[in-house]
Amino acid sequence: MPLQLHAHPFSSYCQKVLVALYENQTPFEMRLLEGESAMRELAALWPMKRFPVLVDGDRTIFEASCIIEYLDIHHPGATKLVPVDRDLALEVRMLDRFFDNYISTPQQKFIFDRLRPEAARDAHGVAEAGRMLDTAYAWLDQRMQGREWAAGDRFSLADCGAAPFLFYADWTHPIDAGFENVHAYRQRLLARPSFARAVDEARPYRNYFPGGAPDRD
Ligand SMILES: N[C@@H](CCC(=O)N[C@@H](CS)C(=O)NCC(=O)O)C(=O)O
Repeated sequence: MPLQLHAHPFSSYCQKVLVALYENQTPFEMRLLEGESAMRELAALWPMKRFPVLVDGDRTIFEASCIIEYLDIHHPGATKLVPVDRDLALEVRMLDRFFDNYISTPQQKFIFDRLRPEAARDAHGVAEAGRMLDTAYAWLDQRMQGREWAAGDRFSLADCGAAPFLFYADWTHPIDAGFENVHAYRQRLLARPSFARAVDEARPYRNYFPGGAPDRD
């Protein structure tokens, strides 16, 4: 039975896993999360109803980082996404947490707020999220000075998440033009064939972006 990925092409966390699958040309079946029956199937697998979820035979794996770790162990390919060296792997995981907690989480705060009824909006929380993103962009700009990829000198798990999270973060709360290293890194990620493919596959859904997607990228 092929790997099954319950996912949506426009979702950043799904793109994180799609990048890993495309890096290694790993065959899989996409279980597109559109419509009620697809969502019911997801809820039966994972009651939290967060996606992506990977099914491999009788195993169900959730959380994008864990799915990529699982692929790296059980369906490896030419791109080693988690280094064998434990200390380097720690650095990769640390950067993966950075992109998840300090880029994606505050970016999603903006998006969820736009989806709330006007009266339930949280201006204070959104302002805090904006400050967190600005601090994260500044830290990342220094981090990326002289670097090609986020951790070590190879493309890794950390870059799989960085690609969609920086992509959408710049749409949501633009990265200051002065952070040239972050912009250059975002462009490098956009040029990576695995992520370029994920971005292209998500194009038909750009009207889903709350507040409207910018006409670029
Ligand atoms: N911690 C999860 C987060 C996944 C996540 O938030 N996915 C979004 C789509 S990008 C989702 O499930 N949204 C549906 C919802 O919030 O109900 C992971 O790393 O996989």
